[in-house]
Amino acid sequence: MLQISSDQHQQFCRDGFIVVPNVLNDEQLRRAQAYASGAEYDDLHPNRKDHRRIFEESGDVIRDLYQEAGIGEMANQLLRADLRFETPGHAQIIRTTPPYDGPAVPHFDTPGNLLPDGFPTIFNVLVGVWLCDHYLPDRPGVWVWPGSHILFGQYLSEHGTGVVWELAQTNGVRYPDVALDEPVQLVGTAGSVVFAHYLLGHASGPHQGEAPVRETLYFRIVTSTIRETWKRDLCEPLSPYIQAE
Ligand SMILES: O=C(O)CCC(=O)C(=O)O
Repeated sequence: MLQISSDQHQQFCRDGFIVVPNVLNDEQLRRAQAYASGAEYDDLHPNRKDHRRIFEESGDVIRDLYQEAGIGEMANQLLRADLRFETPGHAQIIRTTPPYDGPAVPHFDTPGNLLPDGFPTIFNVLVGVWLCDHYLPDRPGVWVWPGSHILFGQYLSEHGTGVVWELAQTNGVRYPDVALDEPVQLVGTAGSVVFAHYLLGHASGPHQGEAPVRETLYFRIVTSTIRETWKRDLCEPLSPYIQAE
């Protein structure tokens, strides 16, 4: 199993994301690419498509990949010792083809409605598995705003967690008005995995030039206690994680 180093752990807490290279081996990468190329997609935009998969109860091709590659075990290394991430029940693939000018404004992923037990369908970590190289200048990955998860958490502790639903209704910038640093674009090789905090501001990057499709397989993972701790998880964004020394 790949180990998350203390530098990576500190970066996750400070910046809100890490990119771990070489998580998928060649065979796992080929399997994921073959699945992605045969999957059915909905249009999000003329050059941007979305595939959603709810996992089979047993023997699911994508859940098996998640487990075999040790993705959940890596994510667990970020958590406090008393917490674990649940194995996800669904996944998404975003496929972008050039030319695509991704919006360079941040968003967080829209929460769904409150469930009957009062739990909103938020999650803790966005896990993105890169199915192709993400290299500048033609094919970088997403934009991220380092440290924005902390600022968003402070904003929620001051204004209340209801803000996440208010922001979800807006059509423009789906992010609170906080003083963000400059964004960075994530780069790396196919088979890398990005772990991003739920509150991290991010945006799909532009995709230009000769590069073929850009495909990322996304999992949205939750801790086993999120139903009880979601308000704290939002207002104290580092509470589920081992605090960097
Ligand atoms: O992969 C991408 O292009 C961006 C995905 C994204 O913004 C999201 O999943 O919320």
